[in-house]
Amino acid sequence: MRFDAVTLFPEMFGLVRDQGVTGRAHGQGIWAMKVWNPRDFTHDAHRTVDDRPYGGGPGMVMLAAPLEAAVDAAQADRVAQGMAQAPVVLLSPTGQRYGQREAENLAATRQGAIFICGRYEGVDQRFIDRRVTQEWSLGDFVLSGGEIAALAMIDAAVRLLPGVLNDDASAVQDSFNPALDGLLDSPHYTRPEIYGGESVPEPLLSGHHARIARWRREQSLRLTAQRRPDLIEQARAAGRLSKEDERFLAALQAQQ
Ligand code: 4HQ
Repeated sequence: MRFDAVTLFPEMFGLVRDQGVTGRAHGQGIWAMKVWNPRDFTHDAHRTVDDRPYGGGPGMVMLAAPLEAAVDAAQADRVAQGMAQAPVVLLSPTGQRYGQREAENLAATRQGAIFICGRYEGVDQRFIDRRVTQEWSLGDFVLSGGEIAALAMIDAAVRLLPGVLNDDASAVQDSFNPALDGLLDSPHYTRPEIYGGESVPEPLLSGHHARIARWRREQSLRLTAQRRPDLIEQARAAGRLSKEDERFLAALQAQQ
């Protein structure tokens, strides 16, 4: 799997490329990353990448030409490596919301993507019309650039690739993973058994796998009902809640 990023701040991509589980997987050749600085695709002495918006208004707009040249270089490099061209994804708060489903789709395609990380007020619309195939958003907030959004999306996809996590089960246990039926993950505990006067919940010490599984399921249901009732509704509508789950939720309701 290969990712490309078109960015004025290529050093930012070292965070995911070189650190932690994604860094180790990169070192093992499970995935690759190439960065392309639009400044390297300018032709003027000042290496200009932005200019004032037509029609006025605050801030600057990224020039179409250096972005387009950077994307074309990334695509040509892929083709030279015997790969197909990749989708060109613009990070934008007006894009399609990225979630676990999108991370799974991205990890499953194996062709990766070319991420366009804008700065300033945005990028010239004609570049979007000519080269961008998808627009994705990390969430309903405004970042100062697309880099952190792209890094989050790459991280979420790479950790789903086979061989990236130490423990094959740990991706399965995450909140939002289908294995948890779209419920939030239950709390985790490790040594010592008593910390700050608080003991580890008894079921986790019992060694009874069925009891542990039931306790975790109930914690997931309790937390999800409390913080994300929308996810309970979704799981119910998809038929992912058992009779036992429904009995537990009804008992919770009665307690409130
Ligand atoms: N941006 N999800 C880049 C975002 C954003 C988001 C604002 C994109 C600034 C220049 N990107 N522009 N939310 O807030 O992806």
